[in-house]
Amino acid sequence: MGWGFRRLVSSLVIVNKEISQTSGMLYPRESETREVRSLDGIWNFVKSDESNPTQGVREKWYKDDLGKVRDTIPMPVPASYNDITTEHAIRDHVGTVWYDRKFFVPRSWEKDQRVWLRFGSVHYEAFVWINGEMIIKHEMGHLPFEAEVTNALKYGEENRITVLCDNALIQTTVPQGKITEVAKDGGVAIVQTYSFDFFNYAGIHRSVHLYTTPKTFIEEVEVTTDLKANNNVGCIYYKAKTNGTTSNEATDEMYLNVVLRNRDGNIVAKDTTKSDLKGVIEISKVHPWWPYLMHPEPGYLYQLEIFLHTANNTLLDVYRLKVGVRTLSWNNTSFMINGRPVYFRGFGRHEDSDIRGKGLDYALLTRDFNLIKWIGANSYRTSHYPYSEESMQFADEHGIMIIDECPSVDTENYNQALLDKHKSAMEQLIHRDRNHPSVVMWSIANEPRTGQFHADSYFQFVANYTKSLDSTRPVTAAIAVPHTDDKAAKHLDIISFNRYNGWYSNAGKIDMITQRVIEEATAWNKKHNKPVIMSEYGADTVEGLHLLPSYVWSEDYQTELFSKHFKAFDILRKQSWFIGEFIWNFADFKTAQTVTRVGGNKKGVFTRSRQPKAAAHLVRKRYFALGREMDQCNFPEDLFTYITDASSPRSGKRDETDL
Ligand code: BDP
Repeated sequence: MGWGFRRLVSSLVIVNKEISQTSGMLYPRESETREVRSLDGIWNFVKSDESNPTQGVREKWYKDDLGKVRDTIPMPVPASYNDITTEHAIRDHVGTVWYDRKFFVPRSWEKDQRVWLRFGSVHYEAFVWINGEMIIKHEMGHLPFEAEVTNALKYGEENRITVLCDNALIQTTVPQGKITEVAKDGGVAIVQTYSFDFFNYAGIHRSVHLYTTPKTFIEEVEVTTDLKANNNVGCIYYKAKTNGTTSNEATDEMYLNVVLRNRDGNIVAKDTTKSDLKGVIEISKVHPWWPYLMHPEPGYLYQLEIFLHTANNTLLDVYRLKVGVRTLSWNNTSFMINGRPVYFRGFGRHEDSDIRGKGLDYALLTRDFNLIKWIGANSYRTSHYPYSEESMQFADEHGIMIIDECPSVDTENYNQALLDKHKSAMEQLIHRDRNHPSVVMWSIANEPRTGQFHADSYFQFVANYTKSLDSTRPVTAAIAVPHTDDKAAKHLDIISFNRYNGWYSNAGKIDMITQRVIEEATAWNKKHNKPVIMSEYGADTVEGLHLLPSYVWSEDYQTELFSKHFKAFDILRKQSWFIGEFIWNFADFKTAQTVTRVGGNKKGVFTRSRQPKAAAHLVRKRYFALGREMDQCNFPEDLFTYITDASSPRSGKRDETDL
């Protein structure tokens, strides 16, 4: 714990070790047998002295109210703590901070059930105490963790929860960073550096829940799906795991009753298992899960209701899970959903916004999905870490395909401890997201230094481990090392590459883009004979800056740079192996302070407050045109701006010739 405790472990030989597996962690949902309470709200907060990050642990601050040992300030949960106050010292803090709050649990929760405490995510490392008792420790931001707290709680009385959160990134954390001591006026500063550009927001980023389960309960559910008979018949393969035994029933005699409801709530299928707690449900006239604009009814979800019974038919537990029925397949030249080729048109994104940083915010989430649909995108990559579970649910509902990325960014200095944590990140991510129909690909890293010697075996281990956990989805990574130096792409199913033609190379040279994009994509394909995606391209753009002829940082330049890429993509699309284009970035986002960023990274098509830049209208026309060309989607009424009746001879008719 604390950067002082996490030492750099470097080794010359990296081996493939066993990784501990996640258990439980179903998203907390109320049911006939379960209650859920939120601990979100205002907590008390105090930061440690940067030069003494473990003081609070040594002095046992968790044994009493934080307010008794230090002056606390109010801090919202969920939110990053960085931008809430007006102080440099909190925004730029390195090391540990403390949170606590009081809460009650009802007396009724004391009997015949278990109580669980679940965090959606704390960045980067968390230690949790209840009433002074250590409950759980978790390392890795952006991923949930939970623990049973049945015996730690006082029922019908006040309880205290204390959280220690450490944001320090070192060479063995995922992602990596470095901590140094630098002289400052009147002393020494602890300085955190990292090579990625997004701000290292920290704190309790997602919701905190208490929830109950029966003593014997459904601990895990896993579903996979299939389609048969020309997509007319769907299959849901499900299996559940239970935890606990009833006093008079042996575990192996429990069974499940499973009911499947359609979108209207009508029962369409039922099944009963044996004590193996698994089975398959067949759905005739199935509604497959389709991506947005690929079908008139995208994001179709069924509800799987799972009833756990004892052998003598006593109902023990009920859990409900949304299920989308779809197939994925891929080969050397294409990626298909439900047997139809997919062309990805989307974005790299960030969980980022003013004030709340990386904190979950339903208003922002809803606005973002409205914008994604407005612009006609069908996908995004969760660059560069797992996004909230709530956002994954939105993606399922709206039919937005997700390339689901783990928190490994700019991976370098390969070492054993890093590999173990990287594999654990993939394991936790797959465990969390495996049931989401929206997740169509795993991304194991962004811009790893894959030219380095150890990169070959390192990424072989990570990619093979990922495939061993889930063989139903392809594995990719966003690579920026030139194909001539890269040692990792051969271990991937689909190759994604990031490149900033016209920006980081040949800035301002609008005529040095199209051919270079075509050549690089073709070279990746030639070398590996695999489908290729351009996973990042873009230009920083200051909203409101217009310059003619176009000039770097202007809205005009972003628009022209996109257009030059579109031309390359259209030539590449004729080769079926080029399967997607992802703009960097959906919206402007905050970065660490550097002289190359004015108020953050400005490559957004939308501003940080989620308003369109000029290029957004161009992207919208392209993304809908692609949807029309490939999947015959309808155009929105307001896609075209009336200019003159000469430009629309067949008045009222809107088709691709209007573009
Ligand atoms: C790419 C990184 C991305 C950065 C982007 C940029 O993958 O995280 O934000 O560069 O500099 O290399 O805008």
